[in-house]
Amino acid sequence: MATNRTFTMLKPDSIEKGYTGAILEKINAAGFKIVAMKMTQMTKRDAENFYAIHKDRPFFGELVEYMTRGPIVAAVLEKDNAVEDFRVLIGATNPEEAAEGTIRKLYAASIGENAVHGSDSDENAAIESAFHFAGREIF
Ligand code: IDP
Ligand code: MG
Repeated sequence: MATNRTFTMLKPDSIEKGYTGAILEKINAAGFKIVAMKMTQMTKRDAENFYAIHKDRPFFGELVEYMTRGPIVAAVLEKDNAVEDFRVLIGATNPEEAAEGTIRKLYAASIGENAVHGSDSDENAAIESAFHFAGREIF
């Protein structure tokens, strides 16, 4: 069943470089409503669990190190066709391949440090939102 919500994180590089406001502005301008949002820092265990699907990839250690090195902003976003439209807004995983005007093209440094996360399916959007906002009355 398609839903109208997705989950995002502004990753540590976005916060470090002061891009938080600019990225949230782009998200709002694209028609997404912020349903829940918090700044938090993931523990090693959090990052290992969140990215468990990638645990056998060669970059897993680097990914966990990156995602835990400083605060992130986690948010639940609402819009028609949210998951798909947000993936379009953020652009390809590798910023060198991301379309002009996308968040990763504008703000990401590399395939590893790529500024933002966006859920890849409705099912994962629900899982990832629950991971960061369990117990909140947003579902
Ligand atoms: P996605 O974030 O566009 O969905 P995934 O393939 O799910 O991309 O990878 C999750 C995250 O792992 C990426 O956003 C990026 O931070 C990191 N990553 C992916 N591929 C590489 C790589 O080849 N080298 C280093 N880090 C990577
Ligand atoms: Mg992914």
